[in-house]
Amino acid sequence: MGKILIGFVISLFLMGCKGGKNLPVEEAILTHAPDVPPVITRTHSTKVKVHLEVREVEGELDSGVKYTFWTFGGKVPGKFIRVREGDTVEFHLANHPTSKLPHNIDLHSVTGPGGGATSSFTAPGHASQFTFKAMNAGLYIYHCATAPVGMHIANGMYGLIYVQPKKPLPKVDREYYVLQSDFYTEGNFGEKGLQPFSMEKAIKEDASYVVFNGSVNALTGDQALIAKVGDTVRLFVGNGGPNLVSSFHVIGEIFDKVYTEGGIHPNQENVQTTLVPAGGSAIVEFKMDVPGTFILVDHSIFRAFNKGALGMLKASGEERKEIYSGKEVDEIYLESKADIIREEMQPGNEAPKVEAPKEISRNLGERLFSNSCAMCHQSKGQGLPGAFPPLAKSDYLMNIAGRADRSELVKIVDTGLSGKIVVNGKEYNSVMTPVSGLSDEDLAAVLTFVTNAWSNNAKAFTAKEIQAYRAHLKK
Ligand code: HEC
Ligand SMILES: [Cu+2]
Repeated sequence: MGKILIGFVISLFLMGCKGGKNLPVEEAILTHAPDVPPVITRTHSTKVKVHLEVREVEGELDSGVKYTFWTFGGKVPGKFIRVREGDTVEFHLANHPTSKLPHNIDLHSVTGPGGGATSSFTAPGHASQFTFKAMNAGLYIYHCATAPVGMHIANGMYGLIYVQPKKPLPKVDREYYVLQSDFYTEGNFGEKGLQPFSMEKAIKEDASYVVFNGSVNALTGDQALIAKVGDTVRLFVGNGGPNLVSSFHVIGEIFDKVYTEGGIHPNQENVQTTLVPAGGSAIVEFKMDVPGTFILVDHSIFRAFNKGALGMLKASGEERKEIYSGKEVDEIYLESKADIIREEMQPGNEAPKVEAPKEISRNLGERLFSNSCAMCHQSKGQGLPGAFPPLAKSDYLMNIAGRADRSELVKIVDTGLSGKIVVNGKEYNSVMTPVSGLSDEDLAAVLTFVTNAWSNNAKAFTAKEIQAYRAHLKK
């Protein structure tokens, strides 16, 4: 990554004098996610100093959701450390004077008791030093191990250290740092304000948030990872936990190679989803063959769409239609879903009651509703908080149903609805895809049903009314 090469080459080469021997000492370059320090090009081992500072800072877990993070380096996840196999690492852990608690560090790359934990126990306003030999190449998690350990980790105290093998992994065009972790707040997902840590939820492993790189939108929109078609991409993936195992997946990509569990051998090719254990890692590589937005998820999928475990990789470049065509055909497969439903209703011998048009509509309408709307708006029209607005007692729906011109409802069903809307005082910002295959009669029935069920009440819709709206909307 050019940006890093230019931005972070502040590596100082000092000539230290220790034990009578002249040992070249190098200051390690540390980076915030999603950046990764540049490849180490030297071909010999040396002494590397790492300076890492613990800070307790208030930040955002989601927009409007504040959290007091305990960090290695000022942000979650902790800074990425890169050293070379065989290096002697002189580790300096500082704890900022504004911290309220002592902290330490357990690096999984350390061979020695506690991975450095006891030697690095540091009170606020102090700094500690210890030294270890990076004997085993690989990608390792580091974390705080001060009691209560779970709480220190849950508050954001983890990061990655990569001990680059003597024979480096093959050169790639882009390397990125992606770390998944879970958070436990008193409030539910999305509840605004400063959220205290919930020990109870943490013990139950009932995560309020599951995120990449420390917050809900750390890897989306303008902050998405970027690449160009033709690039080879390597992701250094970590899982800080404290509890959940990640089923790491990139939608629309196949990992050409996976270095399972952060070891240095690519032990599998063509992998869709790789497990990243809590307190563990994986290295994945793939080539960008087509442009587009590729979504990083924990494929325990409610975490992705309801708890934040979603990131983006945007690839720019020329379309390659021979690899991926885009949508080629969008046509009607069966004339009308309603015809099928109506056929099913026939043998049910009770022909719909003929007296009131509302009754007829309700009978067919109810079937059509359960077939075409209930999977989103739910069986009793009650909706799903945060995802699907209610139709039962919906002020939005009933407002339109009470107008002289009710064409907007036809438009919603025929062409869909997206963007911000407010229903019964709650905001929704989602997408309803068009519902196809409804004849004028069918749509009259389903709209009559939804505007008259669950103590809603409105004038019945007729096929003629729908036909007129449709003719008008076509213009
Ligand atoms: C795939 C899921 C899905 C299906 C199927 C679906 N809707 Fe929706 N509907 C939504 C979403 C999501 C919204 C909110 C869109 C937004 O946020 O802009 C919505 C909004 C609405 C609204 C306006 C808001 C409200 O609650 O009053 C109406 C009316 C509505 N849908 C009616 C229907 C009807 C009738 C059907 C069946 C014929 C249907 N929808 C099928 C997802 C769906
Ligand atoms: Cu700590």
